[in-house]
Amino acid sequence: MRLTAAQLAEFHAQGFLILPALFSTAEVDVLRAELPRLLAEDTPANIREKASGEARTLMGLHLRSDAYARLCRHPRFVEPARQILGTDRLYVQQAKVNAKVAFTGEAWQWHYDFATHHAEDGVPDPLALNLHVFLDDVTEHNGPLVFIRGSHRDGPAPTALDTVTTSYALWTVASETVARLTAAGGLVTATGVAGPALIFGDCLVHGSPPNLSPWNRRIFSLILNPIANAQTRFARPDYKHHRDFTPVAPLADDCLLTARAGAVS
Ligand SMILES: O=C(O)CCC(=O)C(=O)O
Repeated sequence: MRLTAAQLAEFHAQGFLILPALFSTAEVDVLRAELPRLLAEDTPANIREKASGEARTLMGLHLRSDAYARLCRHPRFVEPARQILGTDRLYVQQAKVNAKVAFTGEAWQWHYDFATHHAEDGVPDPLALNLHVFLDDVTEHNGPLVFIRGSHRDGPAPTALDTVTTSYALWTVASETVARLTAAGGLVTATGVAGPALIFGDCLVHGSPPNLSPWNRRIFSLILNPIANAQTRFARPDYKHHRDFTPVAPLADDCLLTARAGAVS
């Protein structure tokens, strides 16, 4: 799969790209079928909401599920990432599902991913890409991602570590910076029925509100980073930033449809 010149231009101008229906209903069903088992696992890689105790984020999924291992090597993800970054030497930095459970799923504050990658893991440059697939229908009601269009253009904005306002410590962007960037670029809400994909860059400011609705909002997120830009600090657990710098090799296009239910063998 190759992105068109227009898609590449849109990615560089906006900082993100929405790929409608990148994955079929049958493929999303394979991924959804794994979730009850993964949610039930008692592991530190399942991070919980402070207030409700519900799973917020299921991490390290390419090591816990054959289907998610395949998704991380899916050509519809790997080929566009290689094209954008201009290298075939990418590693899986993080592979997770953000569960944003009905009624209790908490917010993701305004942030951009590089702030954490740099401050916590010593990643040198803001090159990593975040690739998402919607596993549920995402609407304006169930806590969709919101992007500040073009907010990557001035490079990394100032951030501060927030360990208080929601359940996952994050390097967040101050309100005045969000207001300034929003005045320049506007906000875009990423919604759609299960199956669309998003690609966004490491300096794009984004966030998402709590899920007050009766509908779950589960989104898979894969971070691919060039091996030449790998982490230089190793303080965080492997599931937050994987240490296997083997280049990701794409599988066949139908790889999800032939996945085995259950763990990686
Ligand atoms: O799942 C969400 O709402 C936020 C995800 C996010 O911020 C990220 O993947 O960097």
